[in-house]
Amino acid sequence: VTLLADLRQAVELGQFVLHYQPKVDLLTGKVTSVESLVRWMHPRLGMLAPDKFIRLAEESGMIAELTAWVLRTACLQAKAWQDANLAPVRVAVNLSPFHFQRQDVKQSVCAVLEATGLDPTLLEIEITESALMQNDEYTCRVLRELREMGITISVDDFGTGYSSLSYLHRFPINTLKIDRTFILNMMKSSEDQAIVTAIIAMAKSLKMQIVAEGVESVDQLEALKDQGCHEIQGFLVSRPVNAERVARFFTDED
Ligand code: G
Ligand code: G
Ligand code: NA
Ligand code: MN
Repeated sequence: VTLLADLRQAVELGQFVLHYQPKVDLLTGKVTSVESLVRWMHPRLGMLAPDKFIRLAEESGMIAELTAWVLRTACLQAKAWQDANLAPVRVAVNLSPFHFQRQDVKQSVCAVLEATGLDPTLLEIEITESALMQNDEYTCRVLRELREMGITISVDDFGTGYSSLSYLHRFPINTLKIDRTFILNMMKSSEDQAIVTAIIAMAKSLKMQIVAEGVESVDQLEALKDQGCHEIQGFLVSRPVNAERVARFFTDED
């Protein structure tokens, strides 16, 4: 009941923190990108995961302020890594469909890139498949503009949204992230295995990069590698961790 009141002050009080989860190229073993995942350090309730407050933020309109904070923080962090001469990795930010519909996304992204000095090629935007389906024309135009700036566009949770595939080639998509429910079941369900195979084949013929989410076992890694999947993300590589710890995955030592 008071969570909304707390949320209204949380940005101002500096209670949010970003964790980062790496995506790794299966051929080179190198980190290509790190996904920023927000957590709320609530003074009484402890660390809250996004499923506890993103919907509330969307419904209350607080998502705009929260997303602005996430975008700025992620870009500042990526710039700091770049300035420290770490191997270049993109930082990925999840954009809520709500935010995408209501805010001038291009304008806020441009402002953050300018303020932080981050190279646009080091920024990636993740939007869910269902967000892509809403408000077609407008979404398509904004994504094109972002893509033309050099920003990477990824479709999150692919396979769980609408089943119409006709939209795929109309959007400037770089990457499909196969939803982790398919990966979870692929070793025990031949149907899920078939879906994963089909998504990989389709992404390849559309010249898209393919990332498997939620990879937890070596068996899954091997099967995905055999199928020609490009990248994996999941607990097998790393859970989402703080900025310092994720940077260990792309420093040159070892
Ligand atoms: O690790 P995890 O519990 O963090 O993520 C749960 C869900 O919350 C995922 O679907 C993820 O995409 C979403 N999420 C995490 N961080 C953000 C964020 O900064 N903005 C939005 N809109 N969603 C996020
Ligand atoms: O929707 P999105 O893909 O952005 O969600 C990311 C969520 O998935 C986060 O809650 C993150 O903690 C979780 N996650 C990431 N990797 C794994 C994994 O290997 N296994 C499981 N079960 N969850 C994962
Ligand atoms: Na995501
Ligand atoms: Mn996802």
